[in-house]
Amino acid sequence: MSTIDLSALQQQLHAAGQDHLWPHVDKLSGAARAALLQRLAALDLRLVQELGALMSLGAGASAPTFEPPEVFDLQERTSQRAREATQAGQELLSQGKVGYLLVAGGQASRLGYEGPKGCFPIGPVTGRSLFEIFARRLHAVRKRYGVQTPWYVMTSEGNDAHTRAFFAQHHHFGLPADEIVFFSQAMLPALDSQGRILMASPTELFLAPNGHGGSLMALQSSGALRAAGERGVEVFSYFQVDNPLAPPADPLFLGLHALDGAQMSSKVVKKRDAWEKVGVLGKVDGKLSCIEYSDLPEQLRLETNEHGELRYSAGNIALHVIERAFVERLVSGRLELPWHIAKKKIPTIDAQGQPTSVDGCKFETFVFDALALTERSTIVEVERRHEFSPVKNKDGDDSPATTRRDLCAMHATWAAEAGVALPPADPHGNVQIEIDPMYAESAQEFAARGPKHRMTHSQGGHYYGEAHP
Ligand code: UD2
Repeated sequence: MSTIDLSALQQQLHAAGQDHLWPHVDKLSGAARAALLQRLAALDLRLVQELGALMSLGAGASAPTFEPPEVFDLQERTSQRAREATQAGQELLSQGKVGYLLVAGGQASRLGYEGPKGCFPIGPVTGRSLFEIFARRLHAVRKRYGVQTPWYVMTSEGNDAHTRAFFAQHHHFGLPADEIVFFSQAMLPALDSQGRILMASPTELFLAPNGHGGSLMALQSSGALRAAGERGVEVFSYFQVDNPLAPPADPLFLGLHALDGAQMSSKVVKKRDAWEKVGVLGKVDGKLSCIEYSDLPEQLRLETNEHGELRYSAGNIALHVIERAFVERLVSGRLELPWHIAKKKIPTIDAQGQPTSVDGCKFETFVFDALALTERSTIVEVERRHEFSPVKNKDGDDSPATTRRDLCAMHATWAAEAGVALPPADPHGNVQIEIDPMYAESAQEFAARGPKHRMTHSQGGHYYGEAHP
């Protein structure tokens, strides 16, 4: 721990309008005092002041214009361009130019799961964790293309140690440990309505991860970005920990991005309905953006086109291809992603140190805001049932039950197409079947391998895989 110049720190806090913090320091002694001082010394007070100022600004008066984006849609998948792109993507993959970027720094508060979301057991038959399913997808990539699959896993302070321990406990799921790079995103304090930093307890500041946009800066500050360049990674395949259907190495997507000379590209699905909680890609005042579900005005949500379909339907499923050089360009100066302010009740302490809660704000940047900084960007429509079923909530939509249902439904289709007998449906009408990504990743692959390695699980579900789970 470095020595801290106390009077300089006190002066800096004063200048930043954060005098109220000092009495909390003065109540402490020993290690707790030293730890709080370290925290305070590490704060970017200039940024905190800027964020405080943002809170007092209202939304801009001018109403922006929205336009749907251009999308490479499902019908184009059989085109000559799709064939060329698939080939280009396969080349990128087999040359080992793809790095895999997983964002897993969120707090999983809606799921109400203690521990990192990636540890959540989601495999419908095997109970495999989200992390293990992704690891097995990367194994499949290694095998198919004969390459290494450097995996950049972003954590945050609250789940970093637990995440690393989980990987270590599972022997990195058989992947070489030195190909998995953990890095942690930065944390930011929550502020009260006067822009004052809130305490979480008498000894700690209230800190929260700075949003998935923080992945870009954290790649750089951790050294992972430079190391990725040194090992020949040219593009990052970006995916979120909550979606076990995410295919991390899609040649068509990678290839379309490459042929278009794009800096950052995105996959979308057609929104289920006007109210689905996904962001929508579109052009805001001519610039590509993702409009958050909470920010899309009702009139635009409901607007339909001449075919009676939702006009703003390009649902962002948070699968991106991002050029390494683009990340380098963005982080070479001050990263100019806009701040999103979430107004929340923040649990804190009062001046007497007693627990209370106040109206406050948390601050995040979003990775998709980098789309506005691209010169070129490709948007590819994919089928929801193949690529998107996130685990967000404890129950209802986007919950473990719906994700397991969707995994089973996809695998049941593959099995049925291959003429393989399915297990009987459970009382909810779901057929319990799970296919290991190392065994087959598509209906065609499954058909080619056939039902050779079936195991019937104790609960009657069917599992097809290389090894017994
Ligand atoms: C996100 C998108 C939404 C849509 C949807 C698709 C945002 C703000 N909205 O909704 O437009 O694309 O996902 O699933 O992203 N994460 C971090 N660090 C953070 C915050 C989040 O790593 O500081 C990760 C988190 O672990 C998760 C992902 O980012 O994997 C998405 O975060 P979320 O669950 O807060 O986003 P959500 O569901 O509001």
